[in-house]
Amino acid sequence: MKAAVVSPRHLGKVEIKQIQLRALKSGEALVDIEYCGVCHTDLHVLQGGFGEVPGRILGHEGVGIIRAIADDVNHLRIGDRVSVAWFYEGCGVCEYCVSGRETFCRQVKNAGYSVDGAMAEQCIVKANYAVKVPQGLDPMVASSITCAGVTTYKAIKVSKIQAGQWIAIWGAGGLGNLAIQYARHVFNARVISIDIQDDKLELAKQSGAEITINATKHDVAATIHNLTGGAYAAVVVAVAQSAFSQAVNSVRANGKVVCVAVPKGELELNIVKTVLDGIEIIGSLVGTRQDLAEAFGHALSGKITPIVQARALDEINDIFEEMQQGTIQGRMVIDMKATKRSSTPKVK
Ligand code: 8ID
Ligand code: ZN
Repeated sequence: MKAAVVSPRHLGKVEIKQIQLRALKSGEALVDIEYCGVCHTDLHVLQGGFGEVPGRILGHEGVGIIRAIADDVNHLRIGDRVSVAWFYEGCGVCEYCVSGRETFCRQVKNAGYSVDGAMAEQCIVKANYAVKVPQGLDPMVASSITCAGVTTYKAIKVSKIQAGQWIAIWGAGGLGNLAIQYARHVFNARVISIDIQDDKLELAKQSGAEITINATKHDVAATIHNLTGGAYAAVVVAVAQSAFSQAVNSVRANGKVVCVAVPKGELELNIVKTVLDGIEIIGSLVGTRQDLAEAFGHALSGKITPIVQARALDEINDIFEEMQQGTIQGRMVIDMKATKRSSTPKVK
């Protein structure tokens, strides 16, 4: 089967390779991948941001149909549609796994990073960790929820924002536009969107942002304080170090700053403001299986509409180039059936 593999020869490039998958082991299922979204985390992995992983199959926004299951798997059937998420497997017994914090399991495996992922025609999953995609949810839309959706849904949960309160969201890309939609349409918050590109901010308005700020043209913290008195919470999904300190400076006393993006570098913050205003800084990592099921549910109900465009697997290096140039609107999703050039982009 064809797969997008981290090149062992050229750092930062993907090779499309033919791979022979091994036989299924106990507790596993084989999935025919239909769609896999391309997340900025894939680019970090490709560039060795979390340590180099040559030969690894990328992809953690996968959705597909179960083709085969191990004999001891009872709760999934051949033909079921499931997701392949970054949270691929936890140990199941540690303090994190048994207390609703399974993504922080110290033995965790992550699809497309520590184990092979879903940017391939087929993927082996752990049946107990493959969250079912609800019937009626478009699989291409579901792919975007599998990382971008659940991560932002969870981050907004973590922010503890209340209905009617202002939440400021840095970044209006693949994660950002969904963060805005979850904040506005699920949590009923009022949204301020900050980006460095006007086309992203236009999309942010359509997604539900009331205030949009271009960080290259305005003093973000001053603008937010003038217009709202300070945000109650901030969520940072912008791949930029500067966004984190802006977020700290933009929240009101007792505000929460939820850190989601993972650019290289240190988190710089104003210590005096952090202490005197009692600011909370919290990291948030994807979401649990239950979070993902809830995130799917909100998409199924029509509250959340990911902006997705279908591409072919062979275009993967072009997609990463576009991601670095910042020219992508929403999410690029690999359609495993599409072939290069013959595919007309399908936009939803
Ligand atoms: O579980 C997690 N914590 C998790 C899950 C998934 C993704 C974390 N992430 C991380 C990714 O690894 C990445 O670091 O979230 C970050 C955003 O991922 P993405 O949304 O998939 O990236 P994108 O589609 O390229 O969007 C990035 C946006 O940031 C804006 C860009 O214009 C774009 O809209 N941006 C940049 I670059 N610099 C900015 C700045 N200084 C900025 N927006 C505001 N201020
Ligand atoms: Zn991701």
